[in-house]
Amino acid sequence: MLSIRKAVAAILLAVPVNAREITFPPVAAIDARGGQVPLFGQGAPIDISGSAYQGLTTFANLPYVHCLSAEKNVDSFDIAFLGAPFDTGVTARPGARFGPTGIRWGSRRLDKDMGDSIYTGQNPLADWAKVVDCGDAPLTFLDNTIALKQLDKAHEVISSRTTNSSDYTVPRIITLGGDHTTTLSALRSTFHHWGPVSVLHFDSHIDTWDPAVLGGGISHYAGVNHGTFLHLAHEEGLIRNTSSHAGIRAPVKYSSDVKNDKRCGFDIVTARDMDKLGVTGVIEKLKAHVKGTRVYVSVDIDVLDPAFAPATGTAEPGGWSTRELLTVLDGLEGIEIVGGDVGWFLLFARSTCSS
Ligand SMILES: [Mn+2]
Repeated sequence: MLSIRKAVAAILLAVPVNAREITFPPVAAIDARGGQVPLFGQGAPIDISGSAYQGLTTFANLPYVHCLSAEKNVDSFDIAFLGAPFDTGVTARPGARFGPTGIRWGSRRLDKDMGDSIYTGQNPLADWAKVVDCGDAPLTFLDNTIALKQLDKAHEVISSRTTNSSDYTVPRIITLGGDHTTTLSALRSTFHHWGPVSVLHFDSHIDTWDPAVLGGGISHYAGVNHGTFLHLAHEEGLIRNTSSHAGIRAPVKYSSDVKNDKRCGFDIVTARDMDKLGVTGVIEKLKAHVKGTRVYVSVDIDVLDPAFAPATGTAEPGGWSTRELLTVLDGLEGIEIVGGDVGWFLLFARSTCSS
């Protein structure tokens, strides 16, 4: 017995002795083109100037421009990302005010130096347009009326800046929401520069609800919300009757809601139309509907199935996959898109369907 114990002890003692003999090779250099933090060979000077992971977080590491500055001139740009941290127009789960921050965090691996699409070969961040991030609009969470006037003003200021390209004089804005109420400000600004536009609205909900039918006796203030903004856009004359929803599946009061939806100028491509038409058929239908008009593209992330995007305000089962949505968006190539938004991300939510 004693000799066995001695033998085991000798083996255990031998392990750290052997471990100390392990040697590691020198740190290898990682030469990523401005992507990863560069680590050079031992003894070489450390260069921290080229990393994309430095400074403040912008969308896709794009340059920040203080677009809302009182200065008359700021750096010119053609497409601006603008955060709209607003979620006080919601009827279900709040939290979308943190959406712009979440989108920027999620986009940190994107970089225009390595942004070519494997499908199209195009790099949208390094094409004809100079693309920048303008940060967030300052939106009070204490008063919706004031907040939306602030957002109206932010769109007005940014869309009136000087473009970088000589081919276009009006910068275009891609808003990072925020709940969907924020699209109303974008459509007002778009109308000011481009006239009435067709809206391609990717969503599980139609969002053309007449405030008069939402519970009855609803105040004018409460009537401006994330489910009525397209009704209001129609009433204000901002949009054409050649608009279309895509991915719709949430319940409605069919006779009244769908009738009002048509009156607001919308066609409906349902979520299940994807099964019948396929992505090519859906693309063709959407493009045919808006043909010859200027288009605003609005994406509520709840167009995706909760399996892909559970952290949203009013998730609905039976939606499109992320791949299907991206293929449809790529397929819109060729139409004249003058503005857009994506929103309804709840940064801190983890559960699935709420309705
Ligand atoms: Mn929705």
